[in-house]
This record gives sequence, C-alpha cells and structure tokens, in this order.
Amino acid sequence: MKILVLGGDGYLGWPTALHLSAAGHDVAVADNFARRGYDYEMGVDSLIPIEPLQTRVNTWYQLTGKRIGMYIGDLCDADFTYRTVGDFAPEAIVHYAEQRAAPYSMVDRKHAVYTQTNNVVGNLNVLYAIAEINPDIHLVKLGTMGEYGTPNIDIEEGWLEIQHKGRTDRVLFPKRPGSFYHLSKVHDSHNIEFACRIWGIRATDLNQGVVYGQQTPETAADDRLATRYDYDAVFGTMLNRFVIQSVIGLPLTVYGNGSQTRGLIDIRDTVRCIQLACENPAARGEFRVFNQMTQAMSVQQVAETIAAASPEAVTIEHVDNPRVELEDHYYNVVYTGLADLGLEAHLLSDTLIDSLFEITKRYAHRVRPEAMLPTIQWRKTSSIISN
Ligand code: NAD
Ligand code: USQ
Repeated sequence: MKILVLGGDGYLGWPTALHLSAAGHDVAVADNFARRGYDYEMGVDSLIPIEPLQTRVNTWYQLTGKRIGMYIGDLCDADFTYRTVGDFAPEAIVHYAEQRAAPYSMVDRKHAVYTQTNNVVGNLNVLYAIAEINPDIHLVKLGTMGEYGTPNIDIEEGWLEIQHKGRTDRVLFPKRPGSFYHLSKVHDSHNIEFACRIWGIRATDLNQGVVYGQQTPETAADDRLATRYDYDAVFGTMLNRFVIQSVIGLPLTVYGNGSQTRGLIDIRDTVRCIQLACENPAARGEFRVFNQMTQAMSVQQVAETIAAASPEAVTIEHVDNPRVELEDHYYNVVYTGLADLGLEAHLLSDTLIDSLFEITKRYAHRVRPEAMLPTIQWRKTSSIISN
C-alpha cells in the first residue's frame, strides 16, 4: 500500500514509517519539525541523539534499498497539505502530526491556543484534502485514551449504546479530558466522525494510551535510525521518565498519591497497531474507534515496577500534583478491537526495562536534571515552561 505518515519525524511517526516500509509498503513522511523547535524553546534535547530526517531516510535506503519520500511543511498550510496528498496519492494516511504534550498545552494562553489551532486546523485540512482529492483514502488518526478521562463507568471503544427514557441510541462515548491538548483530540474526533457522516470518507481513530520504550527492530538496526526519547517534565512521559530518573539517581516523581491509572502500550505494539489498522481499513462512511492500549497500571505501580527492576537503590517521591486529575478512581477499559485484528501484545517486562536501562546509561550524561522537575501548574493560567 502507499501510506503517508504525517508527523513522520516524531517519536512514534519515525519508527512507524520504518516498520511500514520494512513490511513492504511504499511510505512517505511529512513533518514541519515543530517538535525539534519545542526543544529549543525549553532548552532540552532528546536523551538519545537523533539525526536530521534526511540522514535518517538516507541511512534506511543504504541499509535496505527502500526509499521513504519526504514532504517538509505545515499541515495548517492547506496548500502544503493538498499538494502532499495529491502528489503522493496515498491509500492510507497515518496522522500523528500534532502538538502532543498535555503540560505544553497548559503553559499559558499562547500555548493552549497554539496547541488547539495546530491540531484542530491541521486535522481539518487533512479531512478536506481527503474529501476533495480522493475520498477513498483511509485516515488512521492518533487520538488518545485521555479523551475519555476517568469516568465512573466502563470505557467502551469509542461508541456507547444508551437507553434514555425508554429509547435507545448509539452515541460517541462521552468525553471528559484533562488538558487543552487532550481536548484538541476530542475536537478532532468529532470533526472526523462528522466528515465520515457527510462525505462518506473512512477513518480509524486510535485512542492510544501512554507509550513507553524507545526501540523497535527497525530503529535498533543503526544508531542513525534512533527515535527520540524525552525525559523533561513537559514531553517526557511517566514510564520513560521513571527509567531515566532511576538511572541518574533521582527520585521517581509520582504526582499526587499515584493511584491515578492509565492505559499503557509498548512502542513496538504501537507500530504494529498502525500496520493492522492500515491493512484492515474502515468501510466507506465508517468512523471506527479502537482503544490502543495493552494494559492498565496506576502511576504508583509503574514507579514500583521500575524501582524493583533497577539494579540501583531507587526512591519514590510523591510530588504535589501539578495537574488537576482524579486519584482513586474507577478504570475499566474495553480494548479488544486491535487484538481481534491480530495484535499480540508485549506486556511490560523486565527484559524491556533492562534494555531501557542500558540505552539510558549510555546517554545519561546528556540529562539536564533541573528540566525533570514539573513547572507547569494546571490551576494557574500561566506558568514557566522549564527550569
Ligand atoms: P511527537 O511530537 O514526537 O511527533 C509529532 C510530530 O508531528 C513531530 O515530529 C512534529 O514536528 C510534527 N508536527 C506537529 N505539528 C505539525 C504540523 N502542523 N505540521 C506538520 N508536522 C507537525 O509526538 P509522538 O509522541 O510521536 O506522538 C504522535 C501522535 O501520537 C500524537 O498525535 C500524539 O497525540 C499521539 N499519542 C502519543 C502518545 C505518546 O505516549 N507519545 C500516546 C498517545 C497518543
Ligand atoms: N505523571 C507522574 N509523574 C511524572 C509524569 C507523569 O505522576 O513524572 C503522571 C501524570 O500526572 C498522569 C500520568 O502520569 O497522571 C500520565 O502522564 P504522562 O505525562 O506520562 O502522559 P500524558 O500527559 O497523559 O500524555 C501522554 C502523551 C500524550 C498521550 C497520552 C496518552 O504525552 O501525547 O495522548 O500520554 S493518555 O494518557 O492515555 O491520554
């Protein structure tokens, strides 16, 4: 298949492009390098050095003889989006290209407006490009488990059958997200569902949990193919941060009492889920939703798992929660759709954690420890972005 990966220079987009290319698909990536720019803004860098996109693509070609096309530009520029979709003529578009950090979206008004404009407008341009250029293109869009929040009922896969005053209906599952970033994904989901209804396009919305890990078989083939690995308090996600904190001898920063529970997924399963979604497209007019996670753990459980696996003595510190989120809540999620398509999950294991310790040790000298402390407070309308 011809597959266009939007956000193909990012943490997940790059390994996905390699995985799809290795599986025999004809792949191109699009990116505006916004993610590399946020690092300059915060004065941090991926723990593991990453090569420019051009070097990555050339290295892949040298190693495999497979070419990955490149489109450099901003999805909010509709001309760029239309040109890219028209020129590459994909059968599927994997859309990762959004500002994805909840804390970044909560810095202040400017960052909230940027996040929602970038994400919602970029996604709308993609929807229009599909509808006008080729409505048969399958959109595989990355949403997030955080769209649902933590309701006191089971979380279904996107849709909910309801009974109300003697009548029944099937409605989009009610959403109660916890940041302006997560809200941008809710807005996207609604826009996509509407586009499926009015134009008959096909879409899969993947509500993904927190991703952990840094390597896939393809990125591990050469240092120049490495994907990014973030440790800072803005873009670093919990499990990856806990591994890095344990290696450099800092306490693991559990926010609040740590009982808040999240869906998790190994990066190797992320790329496989995308492949499965692309190779098994939604029907024309269908808004299909999968919950893309493979296990649920509380933050405290994740911290204890990392601490137990660490060869060094590790302490867990309960930091005042900078976010507004429920603790001690109900959490039971349905996530059978991708397993039904053939996903065989990698659950969090000592082997994975050991390999993360190894990679982290190699680059531990690159950490700026003060950037690990959270500065962005949900309860305030303005915070500093980094120490
Ligand atoms: P990332 O920031 O590393 O990658 C996103 C890429 O998109 C970056 O390379 C960025 O430069 C690019 N981009 C952003 N806005 C763009 C625009 N307007 N035009 C062109 N390119 C643009 O993020 P990631 O961790 O790889 O996440 C990818 C997607 O998966 C995001 O949509 C995110 O919301 C979703 N997701 C991520 C996780 C996770 O744990 N990392 C979990 C669930 C969902
Ligand atoms: N947390 C800590 N300590 C830390 C960092 C985080 O306790 O040092 C807690 C947070 O308070 C939160 C949980 O860990 O309760 C998850 O936070 P996170 O920063 O690991 O992840 P999150 O902000 O939810 O966002 C990440 C990705 C985002 C994706 C989301 C999936 O950055 O792109 O959408 O995971 S989900 O959480 O399912 O919505």
